[in-house]
Amino acid sequence: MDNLIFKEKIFVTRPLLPPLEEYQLKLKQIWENKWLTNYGPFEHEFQSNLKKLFDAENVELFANGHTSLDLAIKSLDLDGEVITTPFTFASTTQAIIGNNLKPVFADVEREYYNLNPENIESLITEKTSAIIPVHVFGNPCEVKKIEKIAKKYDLKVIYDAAHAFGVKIDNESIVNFGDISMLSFHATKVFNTIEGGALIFKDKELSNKLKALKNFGITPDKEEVRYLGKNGKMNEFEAAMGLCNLNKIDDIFYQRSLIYNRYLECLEDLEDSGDLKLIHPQNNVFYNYAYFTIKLNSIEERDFLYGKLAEYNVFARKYFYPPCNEFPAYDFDRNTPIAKDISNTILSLPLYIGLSLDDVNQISKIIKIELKNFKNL
Ligand code: T4K
Repeated sequence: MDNLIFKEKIFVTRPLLPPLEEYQLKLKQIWENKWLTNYGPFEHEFQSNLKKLFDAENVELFANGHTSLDLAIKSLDLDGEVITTPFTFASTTQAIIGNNLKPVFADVEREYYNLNPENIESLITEKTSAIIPVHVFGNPCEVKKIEKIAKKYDLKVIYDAAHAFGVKIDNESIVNFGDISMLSFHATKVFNTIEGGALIFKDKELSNKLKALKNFGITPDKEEVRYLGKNGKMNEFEAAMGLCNLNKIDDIFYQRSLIYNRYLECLEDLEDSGDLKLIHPQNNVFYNYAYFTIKLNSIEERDFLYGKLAEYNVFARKYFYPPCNEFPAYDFDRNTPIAKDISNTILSLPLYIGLSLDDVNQISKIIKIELKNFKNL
């Protein structure tokens, strides 16, 4: 065991940072023009680069992903109930509750752990105003099926695409599906602006409303406070980080794919023997390799492995445990057995640029040894 212990802590992720000199050049410009926040030149440039990248007409930038999602919900004036997934980060559910809406949890599917469209229709009532699915770990939901249901019942769709930066489905950017998609640019994500988020949306009319909502409800002409807004603006330091990191985006996906595929190679035999389940990206999808997760066979096995990995200095994470409908803070219907099972048995392994393929070999070796040890307990 001793020779497999990492000398330094291996975290589930590390932020992507541009060369310091590159960022310093941007800082120099900020110092010169003295524009720090509130729609500065870097924000504009970053916004227009993202429009090109996504081939999208409407992109608005925000202080973080959660505020983006919160204001996306607000901008559509939703009421009543929203159908959503319990297998997600706390943010998704909290953005719904924070807007005085009731989250109605539909169970997920077993392949990619996304909201299962088959479970949506039976939950639709007169009070339902929207569906808020999540592209969990960056793997796309069944967007066509969800769209069909939304059309049939005249519901809005907001995708929580926090994990899905750069993902495409049949060559179409994933953020162009639904009425609105939200991206998170948090430090822990594939692509970061330190903190930050974006909304990509179809209806051009929402542009001015979203601009107002992120600036205390003040309309862009500064003549009127029309909405109950927030301070949710992206600042120039964040936009500058976004511009630097965007330069390298293709290489980022490539480097991450090498790590992801090495994990797949190393752990495939454990999948063949039924000891764990891996996620294989879909054929028609350009994947961003956001998270590498394994699903074990029981909560005891998952917690054993989680604890053991830490003894080797490997800090995996239980993304996402428990499911959002089991948070003690709320009293929601917990009848989503698949989400519960996945949540109880899931583990996210380290994946970031800088993690070497030898590190992946070593982590995989540890997993094999410790799963054998678990069986022999
Ligand atoms: N919807 C979904 C589905 C989401 O997953 C998220 C966020 C949101 C909405 C909301 O978007 P944001 O408002 O956050 O933009 C992290 C992130 O804070 C969060 O952004 C993310 N999802 C969630 C899945 O993960 P924690 O509490 O696990 O992060 P933390 O601080 O434990 O960091 C994880 C590891 O990363 C650390 O052990 C070490 C490393 N790390 C982290 C930071 C911040 C670094 O090396 N350097 C750093 O600066 O939530």
